[in-house]
Amino acid sequence: MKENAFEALTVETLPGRLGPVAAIAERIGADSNLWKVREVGDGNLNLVFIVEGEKGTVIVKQALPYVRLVGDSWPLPLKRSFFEYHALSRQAERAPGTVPAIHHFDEAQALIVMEFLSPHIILRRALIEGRRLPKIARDLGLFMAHTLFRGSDLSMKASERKADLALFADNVELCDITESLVFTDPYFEAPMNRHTPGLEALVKELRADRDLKVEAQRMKHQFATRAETLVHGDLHSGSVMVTDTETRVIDPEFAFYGPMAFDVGMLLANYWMSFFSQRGHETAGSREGMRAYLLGVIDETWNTFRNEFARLWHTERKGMLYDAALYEARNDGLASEQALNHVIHDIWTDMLGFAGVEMHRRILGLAHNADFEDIADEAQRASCEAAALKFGRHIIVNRNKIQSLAELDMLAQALDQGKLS
Ligand code: SR1
Ligand code: MG
Repeated sequence: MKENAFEALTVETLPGRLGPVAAIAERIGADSNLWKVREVGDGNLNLVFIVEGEKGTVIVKQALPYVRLVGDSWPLPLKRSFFEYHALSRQAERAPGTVPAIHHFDEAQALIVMEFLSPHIILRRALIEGRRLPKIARDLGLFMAHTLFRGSDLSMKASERKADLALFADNVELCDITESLVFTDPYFEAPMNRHTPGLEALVKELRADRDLKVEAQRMKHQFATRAETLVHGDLHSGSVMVTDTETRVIDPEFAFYGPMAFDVGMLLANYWMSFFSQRGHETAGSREGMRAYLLGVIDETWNTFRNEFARLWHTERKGMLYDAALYEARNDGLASEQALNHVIHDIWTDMLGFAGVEMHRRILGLAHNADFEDIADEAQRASCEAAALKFGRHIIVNRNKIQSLAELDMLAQALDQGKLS
């Protein structure tokens, strides 16, 4: 057998195999016989272990050569771990303190040893429980502005960005998952799709909706061809860990050079889905306050992103795009403002398109969200999902005509209250 050939870890084999890794021993203690190991991966793709020693705890994340959610009938390359490692490294530089620290990376074993975040929990879980996190909007708005601006030709040296673009261009299979599962499968009867009983008529209507099918494919066209910046690529509420005072972004294995608006759209879509799911979690009391909180989070996230992006435009625009030599240096600051308005406007409209598609795929496709899945009452779940599907359709098809989050707040509230059909 090839030396260091990939072998999936187990709770039993992990101490013996990772005991010799100095970076781990230094952090948690060298006697691997004393390590306590738990496998806690509940995502769709990978193994995740918590390894606790005498001195501390680390996370070991290992890719499997297939999609965990489906099984070995769907092979998936181990190299996604390489892209995750490189994306985490860049995010740590561009948005310091927002991602877990990396202690060790083993490319052949497709494993990353990283900081154990405690007492953080997954943001999606917190929102399902009705917890109002005071910092997520600002932290994630800043995270997106910093990573998306600083990974683009607005900021980077063209030669460095092109080299990075080439490196991430090989993340083909993970992009293919998004291209199929997010942008195409929800809009026809793809074999792995599923939806809640009770939604049949609406699903049929959406799959026959010509405007929707064209606009969804226009969004896919953008996703596949608009290599603007290094995106996280899977920035949903399951990729964020939180406490009341801290927000960390995890799991960037889907990273590639794509459209700026993709991460923003995916994140806001997950807040909108949380909003529409709240009625299904009202068994222990009204979630009216939680709904208002979520709309506030969406508003603050977008405004933080927009304002920070504008600040970076004015202070860090050193790349080859919208060269200051043409604008500020010629005392034409208004030209710079005009160009900024165009860039932000494009991100806004594209964000709405990506958000709508993400909402559809989580209800019609293979990979569903616990926000809805945890609603035991099927009729209630279908009603929440129907409102979200209609909202998603509206923002995809009308994205060029929607001007403000205030109008979307009213639309979301009306749909949630069953006042619009
Ligand atoms: C087969 S993978 C399904 C989904 O899980 C990941 O988190 C991504 O969102 C992907 O689309
Ligand atoms: Mg993930």
